[in-house]
Amino acid sequence: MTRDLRIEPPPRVVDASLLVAVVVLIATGLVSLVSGRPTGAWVFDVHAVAGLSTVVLLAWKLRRVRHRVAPDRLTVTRGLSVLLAAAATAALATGVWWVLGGGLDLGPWGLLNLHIGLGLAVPVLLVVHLRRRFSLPRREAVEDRRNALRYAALVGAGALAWQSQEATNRALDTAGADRRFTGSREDGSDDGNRFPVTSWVADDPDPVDVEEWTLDVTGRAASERSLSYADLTPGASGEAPGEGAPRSQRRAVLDCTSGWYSEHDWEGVRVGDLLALVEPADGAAWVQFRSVTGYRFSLPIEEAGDALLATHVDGESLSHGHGAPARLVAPGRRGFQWVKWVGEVRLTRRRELGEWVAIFVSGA
Ligand SMILES: Nc1nc2c(c(=O)[nH]1)N[C@H]1C(S)=C(S)[C@@H](COP(=O)(O)O)O[C@H]1N2
Ligand SMILES: [Mo]
Repeated sequence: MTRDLRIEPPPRVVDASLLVAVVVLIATGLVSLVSGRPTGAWVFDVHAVAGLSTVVLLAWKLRRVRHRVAPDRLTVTRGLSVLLAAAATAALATGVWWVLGGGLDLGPWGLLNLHIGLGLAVPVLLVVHLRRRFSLPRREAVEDRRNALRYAALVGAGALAWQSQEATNRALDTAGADRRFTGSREDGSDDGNRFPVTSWVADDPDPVDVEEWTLDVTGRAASERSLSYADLTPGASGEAPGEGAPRSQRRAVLDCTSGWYSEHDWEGVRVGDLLALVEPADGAAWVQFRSVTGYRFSLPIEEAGDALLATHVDGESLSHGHGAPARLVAPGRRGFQWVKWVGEVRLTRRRELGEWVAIFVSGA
């Protein structure tokens, strides 16, 4: 083949493209973890197409450099490069494997968690790799008009491969066939408490005693309120409604970033009705849901009003593992934001940034 017809760009252009691809993959990968609404589906599509195009880029790169890896020529720099190649290859492979219905049992973790872990390792190793080896492509190489065609072909092939995944899954009848746009697979919908219990890292409290438990509505409001379980479930405990807030129902999908989703009829108290009891002050812009474990997450006040503090799922009282006495049901948000064992609802002016840390370390 003559150079003119080759799809493969010059080496440094391939390298620069890989860098761009990693940036795109990390950005879309991270954003995908907080995307739970269909309007955000494009983030997953971009991630997939970029990943599939990267398979080709990486193959070119590895074919070019493989001769450098010989036992007698191994240096620390090369060792790190080999590690980077392995992590990048494994990140791509686990992503494809997940889409095609693969699974792995790694204790509390699964294949998708492994994919995320490998993906996050790539930029770390890449920074070290680039510090030692980075060189910009020559200007003529970048400005070469053929590059535009090459990229169109590359991304087009990635998009085609992504397009065909549904047909491939159906033809092979894999577990990947029934995925949500987030990539999650269905588990235990409409069957009460019989869906996976997922606690993040170390959150594993003792069962909460409903006789002692209170739900405190605090913060920037005209007054504060402390509600008992009976206040939240007047019908269930035979008391007349009126003291607490009215009961509400909502159908919503719990979609965990570890790769499963479950759709249920949740029942409890609308957060908007709860907030009405304390009359939020003018400056209140966020509502923070705080678990008895220290785990916490905030929603903008308008969105929070429409969320539910659920005590029941499909007509059953929530089990301890699912967050009894009350857990947040935040439609359109990913599972890790659905705080379990909520003990306090706090009105704040600003979002607390520490909650992003608490999500990883609470319970430890
Ligand atoms: N307090 C607390 N809430 C939590 C978690 C946690 O570890 N602690 N895990 C979150 C995650 S990652 C998910 S996916 C859902 C899982 O809810 P489930 O265990 O009822 O399925 O709860 C969320 N709420
Ligand atoms: Mo999760």
